Amino acid sequence: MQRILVTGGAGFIGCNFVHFIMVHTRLHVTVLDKLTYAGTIDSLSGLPSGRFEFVQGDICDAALVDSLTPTVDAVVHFAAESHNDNSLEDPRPFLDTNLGGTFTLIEAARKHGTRFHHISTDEVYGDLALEDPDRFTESSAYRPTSPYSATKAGSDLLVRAWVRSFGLQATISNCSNNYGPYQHVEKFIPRQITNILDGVRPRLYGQGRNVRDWIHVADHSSAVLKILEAGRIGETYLIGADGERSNREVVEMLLEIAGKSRDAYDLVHDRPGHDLRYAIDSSKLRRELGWMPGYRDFDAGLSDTMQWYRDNEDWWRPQKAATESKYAGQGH
Ligand code: NAD
Ligand code: TDX
Repeated sequence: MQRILVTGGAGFIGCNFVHFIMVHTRLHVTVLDKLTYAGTIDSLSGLPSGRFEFVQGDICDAALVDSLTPTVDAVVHFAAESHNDNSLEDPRPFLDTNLGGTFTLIEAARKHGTRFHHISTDEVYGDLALEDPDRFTESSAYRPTSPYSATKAGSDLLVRAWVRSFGLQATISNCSNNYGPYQHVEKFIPRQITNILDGVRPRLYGQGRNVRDWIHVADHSSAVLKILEAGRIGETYLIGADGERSNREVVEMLLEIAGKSRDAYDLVHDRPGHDLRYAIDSSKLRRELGWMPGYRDFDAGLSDTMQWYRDNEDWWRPQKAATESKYAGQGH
């Protein structure tokens, strides 16, 4: 494998993956990204021009996708509408990009016989009870609950059907909640970090009891590279780093890191249909491919992430006011 196409490479996880690939492999990367509100070319600055190329475009543009696919050995598909709260306001772009865009990409991959890796989420499995030892595995039932997770579930099922019906050379990974640099300020951790930096109290939905299973984005990247190199075609791999924390615990940790009182947060209007808990059992990936997460200390990871937002205000500041005014309209 020499050349890969990375869709959504100007977004949070995609850009971290591209930076990771530049350091850890000799692959040539073409990024295809529409640059929606969630993507910025600034996240890809400083990459070696000889090994990197950027194409601004839509994954739903069949002619463009069909022209790019035969130029690469594999497609790694990150592009998506990714924010649950947005999907509750306006589901349409989620259907277009997450379903229509994935369909366009797998049609081109099957036509050209191109290896395909589909990036997905643990949210396709719905949620778990709060006090429950259960975790999601590759055989958990699909039970998505939000417009976002329903379209991601649909995109996974399209990929699975294309493997079975057309012999598409595809793998799928479903990862838990990512944190780290370059994450849009609409998402939970960057929103609270940038609020704290602005002297604004963090805002917890409901009672703050919902649990997410956090993984550093660099560990997501290393897992995807492993699957791309050694994953078995047609298989699904769950990616997680045993990082379960309630939202309240995360906010308390962030306040403590910033030297503030641990209870200096507000409880706000809950998200409709708010999933209670996600938790990933990633033993298949660890057993079959020998993958292990590198970031074991969540406190240190959060601290590094807060420092990144302190050091990169130019990157996040342009999005902050518009994001907060959207949240104000939703009662969050
Ligand atoms: P993001 O919203 O930060 O980035 C999405 C990127 O896709 C942006 O650069 C955007 O411009 C681009 N994009 C959107 N629509 C497009 C289109 N029609 N054509 C081309 N480009 C388009 O998202 P993220 O958090 O980096 O998530 C990336 C992927 O990982 C998604 O598939 C998401 O479902 C999945 N995922 C995310 C998480 C998480 O915690 N953020 C966890 C598990 C899985
Ligand atoms: O201000 C907030 N306060 C709050 O309590 C925000 C923005 C969120 N929350 C809560 C809602 C969730 O329980 O924090 C948790 C995390 O929220 P998000 O960052 O919106 O993430 P989530 O809905 O869990 O989905 C994320 O993980 C799975 C990504 O956005 C998805 O793309 C991914 O598939």
